[in-house]
Amino acid sequence: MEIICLFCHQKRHDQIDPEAPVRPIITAFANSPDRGRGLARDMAVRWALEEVGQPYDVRLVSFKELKEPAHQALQPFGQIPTYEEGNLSLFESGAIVLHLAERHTGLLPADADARARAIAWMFAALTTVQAPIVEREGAILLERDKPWAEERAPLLADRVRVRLRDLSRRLGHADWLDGDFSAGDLVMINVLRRPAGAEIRDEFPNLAGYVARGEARPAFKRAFEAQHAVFVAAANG
Ligand code: GTB
Repeated sequence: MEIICLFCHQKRHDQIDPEAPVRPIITAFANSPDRGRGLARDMAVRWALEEVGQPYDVRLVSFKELKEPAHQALQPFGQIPTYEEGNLSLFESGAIVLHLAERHTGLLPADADARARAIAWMFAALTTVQAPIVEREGAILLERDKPWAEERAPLLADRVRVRLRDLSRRLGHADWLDGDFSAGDLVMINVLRRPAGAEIRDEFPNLAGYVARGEARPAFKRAFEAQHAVFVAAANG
């Protein structure tokens, strides 16, 4: 079967075997502003794909292409990452990780209650914990020159600190949030890697250790290397 790429209208050179499993395609920045530090949202998706052993392809998109109709048909807000698998097209990194965790083994426990709790941790990461970190990130990156920036800075840092203190207390001496490593840990660790939370996170040694344990996983390392290679190739090319 011959496949024509939706974006470039060129023939794809691979011969597709209709019996072969579909290889998903994700999108990522062609030139990530994070300079290959694995901070853009494709990182969680790549990490999840590596954890479950699912090979994937990546379509790199420029900032201009993000806002073009072809991409916005996949991602209404003109962002990365997206995920295409056969007829399924998804956006939102959390939803993509959940999809992968549900369709493969390794990221969600088999027990229904434990599975529900792991999903609750994904939501906790993306809402309760991430929100004050993103707020602080915005202030640091975009509001630095405002007359009120200096006065507001400690308040924003304290909001992050409150969340991380509670998370640290709950994690205690455990390796992971609820039993074995799960999609909840994957998403939480990804959130805790964001620079606006990282310096406060390191006030809590068990959280620093938690993130280090996640980053030491072979699947994390493969995902990190893959996105870093994109930065290196763009820088050299
Ligand atoms: N909720 C969505 C999800 O989780 O998928 C958020 C997706 C998102 O924010 N995507 C960003 C994007 O496409 C890239 S990751 N932005 C383009 C736009 O909105 O026009 C955010 C990001 C960017 C840069 C860094 N960095 O340089 O450190 C970190 C994170």
